[in-house]
Amino acid sequence: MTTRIVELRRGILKKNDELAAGLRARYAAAGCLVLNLVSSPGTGKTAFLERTLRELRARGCRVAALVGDLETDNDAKRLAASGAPVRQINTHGICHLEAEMVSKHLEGWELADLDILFIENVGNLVCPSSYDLGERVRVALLSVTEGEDKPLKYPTLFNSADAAVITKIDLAEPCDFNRELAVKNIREIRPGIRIFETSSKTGVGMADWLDYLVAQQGGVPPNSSGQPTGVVEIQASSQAVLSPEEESGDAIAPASNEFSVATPARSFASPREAKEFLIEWIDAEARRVGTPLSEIERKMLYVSRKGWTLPEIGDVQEAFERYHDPAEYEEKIGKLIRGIRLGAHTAGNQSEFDSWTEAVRVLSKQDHYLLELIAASGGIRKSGGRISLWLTAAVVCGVLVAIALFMGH
Ligand SMILES: Nc1nc2c(ncn2[C@@H]2O[C@H](COP(=O)(O)OP(=O)(O)OP(=O)(O)O)[C@@H](O)[C@H]2O)c(=O)[nH]1
Ligand SMILES: [Mg+2]
Repeated sequence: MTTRIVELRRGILKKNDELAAGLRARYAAAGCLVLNLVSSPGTGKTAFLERTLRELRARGCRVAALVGDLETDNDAKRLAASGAPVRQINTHGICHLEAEMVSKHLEGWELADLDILFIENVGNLVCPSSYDLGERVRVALLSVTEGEDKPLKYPTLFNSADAAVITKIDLAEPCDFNRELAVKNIREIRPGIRIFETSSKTGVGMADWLDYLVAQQGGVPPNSSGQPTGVVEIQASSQAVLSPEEESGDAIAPASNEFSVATPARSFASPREAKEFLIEWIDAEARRVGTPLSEIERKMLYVSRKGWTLPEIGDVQEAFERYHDPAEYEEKIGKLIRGIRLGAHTAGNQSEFDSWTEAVRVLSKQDHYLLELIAASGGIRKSGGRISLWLTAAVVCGVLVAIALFMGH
């Protein structure tokens, strides 16, 4: 009996994965960044999205949202007040969204007309983790009222997330929230993950989050056709949820067709922060181009001879040496880094460029394998099995020259 249930589950997940892969390809072809927001009920997903949608629209970004709940269209109504197209998915008892539901509720929307699509999952810390929706970025949210240990108790969600958001930071003090402990717990489960600390009430931390979205969007400028028209509705009940502007027939057009945000380059408090930033970017690029990094491939980017690295790096290297071809790996990473450079060039986004350069500069104070990979991708030397040589050879040289060559400075 148990075997049969497991087999059924596997079958369902396999079907979901296939549909999700199709969705992922559609999103990528349309140049639409898709995020899947997951947390327990009441963490503040809708409040966070309300603010995100509003602020992105004010920047001229074309955004839309799908929101999942067992019942009611409350969240869709709240989100539609931002003026963005919104659809509610009612799962009627199912504790997560599935790729098929998403696919069905996207019907009639022109994805190429959207820069970013947000999917708010059903409030649940367990079920949504197993269901890929084809998203490029999975966001795990944790509010200060839930307790710092949730990442340890629900590791699957945090381990599969690309970014984490600590919400309701305005309540941190009355809740005796231990920020350092929460961050430590999240990173224990998912090393190197980007963490945002935000308050949807006060707006704290939102600027960083929006900059992150812009970077993840790949700097692809939106096309000029504006928001999709006539698509603001609730699919599950076929009932439209119009924003106030749309109800009055007075919908606000995006402020501009440019998705260019004058953001300053990031600064990095430590080589570790710089390293996490660079790895996250490479990891995101890998997913963007459809060649996601395996856990070992991603963790190998943390190898260091002198400087911060992962506690389990010895095991990672051992597994890598056993199952991977270093030359192929380095070629793959080099290609991704070149893609990042090209993307930033194409988008003309100087602040992204500068953030990358600054991260490399900060990291170069120490001795990291990642610097060698970056140098190799910039044409300093040919990639191909550097790891074994690197791990036994002398200190990395010419890193600063590499930075200059890499960024064309
Ligand atoms: N003080 C404070 N309250 C917040 C913040 N964000 C959300 N809330 C409150 O938290 C409660 C739940 O917020 P929602 O946005 O509905 O949470 P949710 O995660 O979307 O909930 P479900 O969709 O039911 O899973 C509401 O009463 C919000 O007003 C915040 O940043 N600060
Ligand atoms: Mg909600």
